[in-house]
Amino acid sequence: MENNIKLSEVVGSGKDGRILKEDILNFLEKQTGAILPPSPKAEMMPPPSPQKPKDKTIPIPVSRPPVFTGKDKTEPIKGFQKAMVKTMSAALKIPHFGYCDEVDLTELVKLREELKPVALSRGIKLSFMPFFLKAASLGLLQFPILNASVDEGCQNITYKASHNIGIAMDTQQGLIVPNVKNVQICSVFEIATELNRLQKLGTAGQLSTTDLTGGTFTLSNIGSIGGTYAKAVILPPEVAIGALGSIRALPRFNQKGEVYQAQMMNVSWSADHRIIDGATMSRFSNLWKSYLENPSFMLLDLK
Ligand code: CAO
Repeated sequence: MENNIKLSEVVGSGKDGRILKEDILNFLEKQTGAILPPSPKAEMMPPPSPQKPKDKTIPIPVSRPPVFTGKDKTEPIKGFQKAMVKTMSAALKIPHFGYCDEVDLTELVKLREELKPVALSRGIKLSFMPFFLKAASLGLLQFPILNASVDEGCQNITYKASHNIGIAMDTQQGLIVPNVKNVQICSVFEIATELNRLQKLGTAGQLSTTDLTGGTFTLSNIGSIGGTYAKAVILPPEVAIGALGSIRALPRFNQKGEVYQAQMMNVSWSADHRIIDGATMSRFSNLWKSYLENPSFMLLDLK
């Protein structure tokens, strides 16, 4: 009925010539030329066995595939999607420079495990992001050109005093980038508290204009969803952005040449190559990495 199909025209392949859902889909395919998804049976993976712990690396299709209608759908681009069209079109006028590295988060993973319950006892969820933001801010203090903006014609650079670090956030309404203000004067716990607030409001679609504007540098933790590498696009008028991949247990060598299980994460920086050269990006990244690989170093420089 949905597709105005006359059942008399459909050949049934079921018992006694009964018309099955597949017959309808095949009929529709012939009519529209659309490519049908493989049968759900072939696509589904076996459910995890009760004895085996859930393996985070194997994606399991938890929700059923939507019903195939066979009809094309056109809808207007609006809301956050429309904003994305504008900012990303402007972004691609910037000559991007890319720089990637891997970071060993073994120590940080241990430290977060220790601090997580403490933060939770104060009602705050402590993820890795507050550490990534704080390390970035400590790096920006030494490389202020990465926390800057350029004017339209790229005639002047403004070095921003505040480190208002944006976080790419995946929400029901789409991609938004609220920012944590003045990370340079916040403790890791204060950043976590602010991040919790932004996440809560982001989920509810209630972020204020203040939360969504005034960013000076951005981190995009796509790794919380998945993926090893990502190439981030600068959010103008900012001049640099970092994309973080998933943290994975991988074999690495320690200083004695012994193999150990390391918690590795890839980072990909994109910078405005009109004003930032590769060496600057690399030095910043090295510093950011050293704070995260040796979280106790951060203590030395915390205010
Ligand atoms: N690798 C592995 N696990 C990660 C991870 C990573 N890179 N980042 C976060 N996690 C873990 C967290 O530690 C947390 O685990 P616990 O329950 O053990 O604490 C879990 O994943 C969920 O974290 P979270 O998403 O609630 O919190 P977060 O602070 O790490 O991230 C936010 C917040 C807003 C960055 C994230 O929710 C999000 O939206 N990510 C997507 C960003 C995105 O879409 N980027 C692309 C932009 S370009 O289109």
